[in-house]
Amino acid sequence: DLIETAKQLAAYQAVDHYVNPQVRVLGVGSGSTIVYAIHRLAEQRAQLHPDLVCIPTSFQSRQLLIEAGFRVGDLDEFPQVDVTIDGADEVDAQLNVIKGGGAAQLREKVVAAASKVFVIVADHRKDSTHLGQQWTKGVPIEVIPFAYNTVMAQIATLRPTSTTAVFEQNAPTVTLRMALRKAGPVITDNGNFVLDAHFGLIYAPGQLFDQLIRIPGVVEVGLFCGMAAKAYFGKADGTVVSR
Ligand code: DER
Repeated sequence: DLIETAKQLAAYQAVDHYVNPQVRVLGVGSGSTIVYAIHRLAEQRAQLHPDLVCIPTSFQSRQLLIEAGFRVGDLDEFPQVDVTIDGADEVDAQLNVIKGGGAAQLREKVVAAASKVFVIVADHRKDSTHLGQQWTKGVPIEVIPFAYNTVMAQIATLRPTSTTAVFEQNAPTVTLRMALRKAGPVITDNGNFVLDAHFGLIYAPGQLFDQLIRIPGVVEVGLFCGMAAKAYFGKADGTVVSR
């Protein structure tokens, strides 16, 4: 499968470039691409820091790390992370990122923000010029259940300001993310709901983030602006591009 191979190539190259014996505390993201990074870590176990501690960003990554035999830690004990590797739903030309496709963005952003270096691994479908170009499932927004409906209504009233068009779509559309294998909405690892908000192309993700994060009841927004140091994209032809 070309997409899975592309994910694996990107993940392997990021681990090989960024994880070395000097890395003691490693943040590990969530999703499907990061699974390959954990495979690579297991392959390279002998070359890693002897006391390597991995900080998971979800129940998923915690389980994967424990199953692979890695020591997992938490930010209470390790508030400073050396490197974090994580997936992405989309990356723009300035390395702004949409995350939260797997509903893990709150802990992912906390761990990324605690890291000296934050690295993205993805397949070529995530490699865009603008956010909203290839990723059509919207910007994930974690909200407390108490507030979800009023937050949806307030997002729908946002408008691209005439001076600097922040986003393309005239009126944003917002949906509550419903679970597939559970009745009712998706519940995050933090006990919250997730909204998916559609803005069309996003020209100024930082400004959009500022408009969204201030809505009372919003816990975190899946826009990681100016955080990533590097992104690795696996291509269909078996090569990896990084920027
Ligand atoms: O939910 C998330 O933030 C994931 O990291 C997502 O952005 C990437 O998931 P994928 O590697 O399965 O595409």
